[in-house]
Amino acid sequence: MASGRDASLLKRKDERIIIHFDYDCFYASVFEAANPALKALPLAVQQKQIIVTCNYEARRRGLHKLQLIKEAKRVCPDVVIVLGEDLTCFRNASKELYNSIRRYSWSSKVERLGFDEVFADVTDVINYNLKLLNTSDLSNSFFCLSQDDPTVGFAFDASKLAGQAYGRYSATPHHDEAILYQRLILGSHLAFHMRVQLEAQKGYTSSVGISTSKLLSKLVGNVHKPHSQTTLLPPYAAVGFEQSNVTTFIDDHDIGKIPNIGFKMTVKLQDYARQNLVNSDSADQDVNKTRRTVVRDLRKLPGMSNLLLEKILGGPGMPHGVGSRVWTLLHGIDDTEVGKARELPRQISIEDSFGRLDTILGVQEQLVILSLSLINRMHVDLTEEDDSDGEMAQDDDVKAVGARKRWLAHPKTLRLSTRPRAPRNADGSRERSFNRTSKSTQVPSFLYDLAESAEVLADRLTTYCLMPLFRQLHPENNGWELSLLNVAVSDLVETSGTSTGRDISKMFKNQAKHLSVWKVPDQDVPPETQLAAVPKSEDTPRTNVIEPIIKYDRTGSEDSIPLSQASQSSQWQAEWNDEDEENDEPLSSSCPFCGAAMPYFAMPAHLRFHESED
Ligand code: TTP
Ligand code: MG
Repeated sequence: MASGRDASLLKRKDERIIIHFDYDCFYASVFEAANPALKALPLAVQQKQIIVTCNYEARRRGLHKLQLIKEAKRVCPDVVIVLGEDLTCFRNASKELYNSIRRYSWSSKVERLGFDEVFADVTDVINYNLKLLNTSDLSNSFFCLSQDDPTVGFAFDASKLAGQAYGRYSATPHHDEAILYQRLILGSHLAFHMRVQLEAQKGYTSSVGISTSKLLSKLVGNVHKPHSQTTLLPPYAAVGFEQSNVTTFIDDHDIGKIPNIGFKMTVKLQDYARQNLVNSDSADQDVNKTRRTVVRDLRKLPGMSNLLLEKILGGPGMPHGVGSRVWTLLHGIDDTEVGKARELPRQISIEDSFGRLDTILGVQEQLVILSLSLINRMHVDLTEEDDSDGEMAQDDDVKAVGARKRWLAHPKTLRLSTRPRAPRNADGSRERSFNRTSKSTQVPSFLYDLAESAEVLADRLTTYCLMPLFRQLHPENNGWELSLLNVAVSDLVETSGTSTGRDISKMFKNQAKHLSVWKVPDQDVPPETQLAAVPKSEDTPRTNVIEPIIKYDRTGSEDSIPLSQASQSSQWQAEWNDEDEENDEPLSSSCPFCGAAMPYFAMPAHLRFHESED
């Protein structure tokens, strides 16, 4: 019998509907999307000496994730191997897909996990549509994707679930269960629609889970993989002696497969379970030492509770309350919120490390390369397609033909950091140094020129801004040796009259346009008559989905997304070392030709440089 406190801990709130997406064979799909001919071939993506992923065709021929290249070539000699060490294309694809998914959540609660998973909290969309359902004619329903335009959406059968299901739905459901079932049906149709759109418009398939929490939606999406979706059916709470579908579902999972129960915790929990399991089938306790330990084993151990878990897991380095958190997870309960969409990063930082970098020419060369990556990242992260049909024709950023993008925000600060190696000791050895030095300046205005090629901008940025900053950090022509260069932009200022503001005006414009169709002056037309005129088919393409207004949430960060190992280490390295920051020269003058900011004393020489260009 659960104690009062235990009962409140395990009280389930099934108010949310959350959809979890996991793109199939993600890295391989990025290459396939760029070149669809690859779909028919066994395709594998290589990082170092392993295949990090491969497409369906390769999997059909026996290849799998995290296989040695040597082994893969032996199993499938005609495998096509592409290099996946530069993560730029995956990052860009991930953002593009995320932006597509984000449009469907009115609350903007859409969160990426790594590059290839997304959680979307669609509770508000589902609750809105629940109210619209005509319970006497569920099979002819229309799913509204916009609160402002009743024509935006798709026709569907609300009497049936879309896709696959896990669990058995009760023949005699009580009221709450029936409502949850109906809401999950709506969630399953929305998920289906989103999957179809992602595939048709972007070329990506995904495996999707639909439930009431991040934990359950993520886990249930794995039940039918790939290219499928699964909804976890009610009951979510025990009914009499009948166990809930959630418990049945969670119980069969290996402890280590439960998100948020990390490796160290898993080992401790497994050890505890194995030591305390009484194997009724076998007197041989060695069987218990090696057998797979699933959630059920642990949950059902005599005396198991949040307090006992706290004792097993608690200790140095473990947060207080870990026992309660794990106890709820073992019951399939997870109240963590889906993070809010974050439109803009706090900073964009690009760096590279070097075995030996000790010449001015070498530095200049590397800075051009880093600048190019930085500019490309700025274009991906800080601009958006300008679909304003001439509305922005006077905007400086989109003057040029072909420049159909506009800035969402302008970074104001440009920073160069270097990591000098410590000088050698008398015996030739050298201390390892992790200290960085850095200098900042204003971002030159030419960098915002979307009509200019990234290559030209990278050259200019290096010559006019980064090399002068470098000279401040290392005034001597030689005698230094660097192990790292980092170039970053920060202090983002959202572009006025764009972003949120423009979205609102766009929204009002669209709203007025669409609502005008429904306005019948001075006539009393019953709503049913009006709705009959609504095209209820998914075949009618709608490009006018009104996007939710994204609030820029500065607490969430793309930087917190767990990335693959390679990119993680560079993210960590990208942490600023602000030690030298106070020593920055006052940069109080901008070049009238190129906009580069620099100290007054440097300006005459800089202007002479422009004269020599002519
Ligand atoms: P996964 O989702 O594990 O794999 P996947 O999307 O390729 O395949 P599945 O259909 O089984 O979901 O990982 C997402 C991407 O992350 C994957 O395409 C490649 C990359 N990755 C790494 O870089 N390192 C790794 O160790 C793994 C497992 C994946
Ligand atoms: Mg995946």
